[in-house]
Amino acid sequence: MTKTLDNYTRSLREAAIAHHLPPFTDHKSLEADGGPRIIEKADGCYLWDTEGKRYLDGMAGLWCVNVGYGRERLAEVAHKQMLELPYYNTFFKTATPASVMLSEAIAGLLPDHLNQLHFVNSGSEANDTIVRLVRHYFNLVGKPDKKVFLSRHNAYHGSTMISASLGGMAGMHAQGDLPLPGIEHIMQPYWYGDGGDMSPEEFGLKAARALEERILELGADKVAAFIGEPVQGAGGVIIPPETYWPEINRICKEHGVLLVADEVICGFGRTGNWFGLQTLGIEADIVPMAKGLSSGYLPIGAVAISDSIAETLKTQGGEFAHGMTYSGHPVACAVALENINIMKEEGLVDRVRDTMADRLNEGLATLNDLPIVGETRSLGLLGAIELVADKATRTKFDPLGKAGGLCRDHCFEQGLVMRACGDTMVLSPPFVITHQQIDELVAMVRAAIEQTARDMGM
Ligand code: PXG
Repeated sequence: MTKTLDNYTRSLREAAIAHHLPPFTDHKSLEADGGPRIIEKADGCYLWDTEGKRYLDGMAGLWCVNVGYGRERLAEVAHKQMLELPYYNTFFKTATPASVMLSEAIAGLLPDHLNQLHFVNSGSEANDTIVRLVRHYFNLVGKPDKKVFLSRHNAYHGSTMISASLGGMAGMHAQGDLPLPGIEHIMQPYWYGDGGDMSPEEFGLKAARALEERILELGADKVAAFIGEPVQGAGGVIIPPETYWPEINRICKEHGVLLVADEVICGFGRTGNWFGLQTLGIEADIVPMAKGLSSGYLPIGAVAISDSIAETLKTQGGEFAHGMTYSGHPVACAVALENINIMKEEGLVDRVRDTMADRLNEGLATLNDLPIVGETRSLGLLGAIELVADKATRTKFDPLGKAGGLCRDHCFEQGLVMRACGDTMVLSPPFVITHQQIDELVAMVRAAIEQTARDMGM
């Protein structure tokens, strides 16, 4: 392929249509659009496509490039590790310095009772691993009937058969005949959408007690675990009322149900603490993580388990017959470790909590004068803007998703990447975003929303 700009882009798009089946894409409409937008390079908070257009990345890739793009230290660590030991496995009583050091570093960031890490390659694999591990655990402790996982409608826990089953996305369940047996869903703590006349605090308790009701229906002797994202990400940045997680803690403890806090998005600083469970006060037994662990520079995930589960596995478990060729890949581990070092040295988690969180929150709040904006909300550097047909009654558009899709396209035209979850526009920028870039972002979102409102006849 010769690289004169237009030919280059055109030939890449044609090749993509011919050979590349990308995820979460309507392949027919991709073809009708003439192929994908091709992102070629990035630096800091900006991306460039092959036509030279620059975008402010309001999503940090897919909620993951927390330290921003273009970090030479991460490239250098990967280069050095590749020359020294590009691959070795962590099966059969083996480890590498990088995998051991990373496990120690992550344990140091987690609450005191979470000290054991099992490495995987993605968030989906982390959640698949957890279902196997928890079922194995309850067999070991002589409770073989305690196998059901409870999750929430509109949760996102990944895309494999088990992790998509744990997720509560109806569209995903429809493909692949999901959920698989043994996984059930309860209501989500979505006050803006479902709270009606209740106060957020009352609604938070109601949503949490739906867990207790389902446990009682099924019998606590059947329910193994409850999984939830501290703040739902792909579901539309749903920040639960303050009453929600403390009540979930109580219910899980009282009924002997393990609590899994899915930190794939919230982990590694996104909510202003190393983990979302610290921000929201979640007493988790098991913690899946990925994304921000390596800031997306290489694929890696992990599962942290409590000392008490680890003790059972170690003393009674025999061999845990589970793992992937690349579990604990040395290059991914070395990069993740350096990523954590960068976050510590630059105080990026404190930066999210102490300076950027308020700035994003205040910036988004300025959009509330627009009639199409029903609510803005944020926690740390996770933000959402609800686009609605009627602000006073919180009535959504019908069909849902059209306004969001239009708004996302207008954001791209403005030079901003945002995600639309239905008609909820969401944001998850890199932690290195500056005050000035937040102001630019808000100005671009405003222009995109105003155009969307005109498109929707408002
Ligand atoms: N748990 C949570 C909370 C996630 O957000 C996963 C698990 C699965 O991780 P992997 O690494 O297997 O993708 C995720 C992933 C989106 C989007 O468009 C969100 C995710 C992935 C891809 C797209 O919002 N979240």
